[in-house]
Amino acid sequence: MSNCPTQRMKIGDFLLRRLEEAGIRDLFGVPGDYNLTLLQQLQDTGTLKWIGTTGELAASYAADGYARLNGLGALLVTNGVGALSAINGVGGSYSEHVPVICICGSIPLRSIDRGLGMHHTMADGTFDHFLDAYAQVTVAHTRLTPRNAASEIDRLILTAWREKLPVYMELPSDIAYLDIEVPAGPLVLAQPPSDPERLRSCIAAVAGKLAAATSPAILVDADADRFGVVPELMELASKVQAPLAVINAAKAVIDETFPHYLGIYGGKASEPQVREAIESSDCLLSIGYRPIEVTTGDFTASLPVDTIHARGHSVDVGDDNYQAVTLKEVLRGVIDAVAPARSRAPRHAATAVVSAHTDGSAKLTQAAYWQAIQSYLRPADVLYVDNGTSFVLLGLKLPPHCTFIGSINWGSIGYSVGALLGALTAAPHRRHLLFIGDGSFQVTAQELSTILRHDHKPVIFLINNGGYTIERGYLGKTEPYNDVANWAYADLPKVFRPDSTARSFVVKTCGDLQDALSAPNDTMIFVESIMDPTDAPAAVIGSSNKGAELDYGPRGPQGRDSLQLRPAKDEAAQPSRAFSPASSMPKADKRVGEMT
Ligand SMILES: Cc1ncc(C[n+]2csc(CCOP(=O)(O)OP(=O)(O)O)c2C)c(N)n1
Ligand SMILES: [Mg+2]
Repeated sequence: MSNCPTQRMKIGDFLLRRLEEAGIRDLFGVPGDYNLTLLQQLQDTGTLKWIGTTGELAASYAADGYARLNGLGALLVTNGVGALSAINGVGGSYSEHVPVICICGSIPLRSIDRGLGMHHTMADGTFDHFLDAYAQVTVAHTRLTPRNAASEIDRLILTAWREKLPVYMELPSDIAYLDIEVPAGPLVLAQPPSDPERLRSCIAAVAGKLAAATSPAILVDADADRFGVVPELMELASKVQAPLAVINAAKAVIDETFPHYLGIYGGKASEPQVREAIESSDCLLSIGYRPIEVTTGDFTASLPVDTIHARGHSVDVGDDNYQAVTLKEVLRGVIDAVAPARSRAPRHAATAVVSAHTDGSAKLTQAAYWQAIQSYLRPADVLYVDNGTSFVLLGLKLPPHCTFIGSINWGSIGYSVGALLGALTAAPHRRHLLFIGDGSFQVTAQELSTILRHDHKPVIFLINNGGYTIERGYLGKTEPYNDVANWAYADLPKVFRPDSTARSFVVKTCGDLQDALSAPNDTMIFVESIMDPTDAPAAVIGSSNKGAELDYGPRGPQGRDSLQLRPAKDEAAQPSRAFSPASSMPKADKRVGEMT
């Protein structure tokens, strides 16, 4: 900073300026006495727009959803009570690799200097509990002081952006209005350039392996999206004619209508042609692969031993590990270095699900529901899925340019409602469709109020099945611990906004669902679908049953009579494809042609 031009600025104003320069236009959170100084500065400077949420947990989910579409997101909480309410969501951002800046208006430095006990603390004369807690769920954390603020604000914002991980900073309430010297120039978000020799060698190694391969393939995890390399991956796949698969945590990261897109890979939960292409590839390039049980068909995924593992800032090729390289530069170099492949054997492509004839007066089932949803999807929709039977959405075939927002690794119920608020704020002109169960919805339902307050127009598909159906497949098929209170869900838009124009539907039959799906998207649409607590797609139940084996072991109670929801006999015989609706839907009366 020494040779750069500087200027004097208040610490809070500088922080807001840096957030704005980093592309953040909205700040989520809840006011509290310790953060009101920064909030007043936000108000006076007009830098960011304040989106007050009903609680900090939802604010952390909103900042995450916002960051997924915007590249960075931020929330503001108050000391202790606010920070700990948000920590689940920030932990989720870490698990899902989402760059979120959590700012905590914290107790004044004067209290720390003088050892004054304050509210929202443990009242034990110490002040680092929450900083220490956040050290576990962030890539960088700091308490700002007048000495470190200029450099620490930049370090944390840049680190979040470069690593695609959350950070936490405490802004003591008595320093926001203090003048310090800060850089006059804007913050530049850029990855550090690669080491030239490492980059050259890495590109040569990857390109060499691809050139020698007869069946190259690419396997994509969510980091491909976070590090912004999807265009490069599609260009590379086209140039070397390589099929591209994603794991379910990266649903829709690759446009599902892209000719080289193969489908979702998850070991034996994959379609056979996807499994074959990935597991028998003689040059598999994986991008940010982070396998866990629910993304690998319970650890049945098996990548070739010499898979090239590329991550945001390093690459493994054979015995070599390349450091100081950035993913984008590596992929660009590889694209330039490889010769275009002429042609390879045509790939098998996924078969689209087609609608079976349904009787309008028939009681709505999960099978009929997901078939109808499949035909409701439109290009460029933003789709959200929460935990539960709504996971079936992972098996639907998405039109071009759709975005999928889920939390497959972290899996905290209620995430999607907060994420919906955040992503609606980042991209208000796209159509947003939320798929959620009653149990998940009850965690963050009140955030519907913020969504309505800002005139957003999402479509909310809520399955009311009386409780935690996906859990019934683990344990407690009919136990009361898996039941939830029955709410008048479809009435909630009116409760949360009395002048709401939202269109609400309570759907009991296939015909009711068709009525709801024909409603125009000029206002919020809330579709509450009543379904049986034991109606669940075979793939979801199968996955829960297997999860119980893993979680509870051979001495667990899951084998006891009727303690576990099981797939119907005829469905159990079918191969279990992870969350594929095909395995639980009625037989289609015709198959549509192969789609590439
Ligand atoms: C914060 C949190 N608490 C508990 C869980 C455990 N859990 C996972 S799914 C689920 C139930 C989801 O039920 P619902 O949303 O109604 O979906 P359904 O399967 O009934 O469609 C629960 C409680 C969790 N994932 N996250
Ligand atoms: Mg439910």
